[in-house]
Amino acid sequence: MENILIIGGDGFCGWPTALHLSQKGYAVTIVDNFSRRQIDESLGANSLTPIKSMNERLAAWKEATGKDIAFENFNVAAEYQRLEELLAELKPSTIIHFGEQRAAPYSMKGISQKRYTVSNNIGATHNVLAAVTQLKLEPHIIHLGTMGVYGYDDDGMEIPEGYLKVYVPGDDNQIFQRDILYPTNPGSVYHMTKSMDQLLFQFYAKNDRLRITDLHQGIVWGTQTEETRLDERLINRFDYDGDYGTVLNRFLMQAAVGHPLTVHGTGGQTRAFIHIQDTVKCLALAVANPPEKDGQVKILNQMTETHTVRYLAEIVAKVSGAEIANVDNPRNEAAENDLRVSNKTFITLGLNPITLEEGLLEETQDIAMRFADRCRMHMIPCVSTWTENQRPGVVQDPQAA
Ligand code: NAD
Ligand code: USQ
Repeated sequence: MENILIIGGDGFCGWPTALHLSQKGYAVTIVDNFSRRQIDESLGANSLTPIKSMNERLAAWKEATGKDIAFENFNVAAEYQRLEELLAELKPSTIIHFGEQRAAPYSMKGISQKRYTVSNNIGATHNVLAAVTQLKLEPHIIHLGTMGVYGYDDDGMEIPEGYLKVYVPGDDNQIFQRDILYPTNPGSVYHMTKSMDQLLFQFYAKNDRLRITDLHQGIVWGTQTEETRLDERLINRFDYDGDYGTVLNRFLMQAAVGHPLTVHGTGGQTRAFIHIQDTVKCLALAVANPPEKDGQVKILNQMTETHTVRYLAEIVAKVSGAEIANVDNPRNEAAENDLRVSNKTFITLGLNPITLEEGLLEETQDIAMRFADRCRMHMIPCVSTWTENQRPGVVQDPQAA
């Protein structure tokens, strides 16, 4: 049986991916340091769904399917030696790396959160690459990147999968064609770490011929997958707080608890989306289709549709009767943008995308309603601001406008 190591396998994307790959017959080992559960505690936040401890989760999986998933608790960014020992023992054919601090608002909260996000995310990614190289292993490394590395500046073209074709004049006026990494334009310290990850991958693919797939994923919505539905104790997490909750799940949950839908500004921000069930399918497709050892990182856009925030609020309001509130945008981002994205690789590999219209909105809404009494209403507002000037009570400097 092929060994797969899943770093960050206790999280929202990592947990259902671990179950899906275990169900498919891979021997799965999860590494997680529960930093996410600890951040929740420090913020006073919680998953809307009552997620179980790792021990209970793994026992429930064994009961439901007869399959074992192994687990190791350590910090991949800080405990290099343990990572090296585990890799030497497992010799995984694939490593899937979800283990990063993933909230943009949390990464902008203050100096300690900025420093933690950079050291944790870059440290974890580099430790994986360095350990694999040091041990002379040849796993396929799959990393969860983000659509946000491309930025939202309306480049007037469909965003390609990672590389941009450029045509440059050479010395003798001949035109040369090059594929360069699409210029990064991150919108938060968190998104900046994903841009920096890209350079680490580029270097190790070129220098050490590592086989790396970087998945530029859009905003994930939904909660449950085929496998997490098998037993109540396998339920996936559902973030709704102002730092970790993502926009569509937040709107569905806000509707369930009678909170107005918190549209930032005009809601003209267009973003890319994917349902959690498609996330796990994409991961299985990525595992089955590793790149060649050709010195180039394989970059895929893992998203299935684009929508404006305004449109999402409108459809949630339509199905639930919720009110829409246009609140001040705490972020420093374009108020309106267009977004067209190529996702041709996953479509070619056979992904048949789940879209908003296909009823899963209702399923997520049902979950939100079922656990509405667990909602801590004071955790809903987004209070992390991108700049000092946006903090409530700060008098705006008229010169800065
Ligand atoms: P999550 O916070 O739910 O899960 C991340 C997991 O990694 C947590 O369980 C955490 O404890 C663990 N972790 C973090 N740092 C670690 C370390 N140093 N050592 C060991 N474990 C560590 O986040 P998620 O939503 O599952 O996201 C997973 C990945 O997918 C992230 O890299 C994120 O950037 C990316 N992504 C997520 C989304 C989304 O909408 N959720 C969209 C695009 C990309
Ligand atoms: N927004 C609102 N109201 C809210 C919350 C958010 O209008 O109550 C707006 C934001 O201002 C932003 C958009 O919705 O314009 C998306 O915000 P989000 O929190 O849903 O998503 P984001 O911060 O971009 O981050 C999430 C995940 C991150 C992942 C990223 C994919 O937390 O891990 O990398 O989505 S992407 O956006 O494609 O880069």
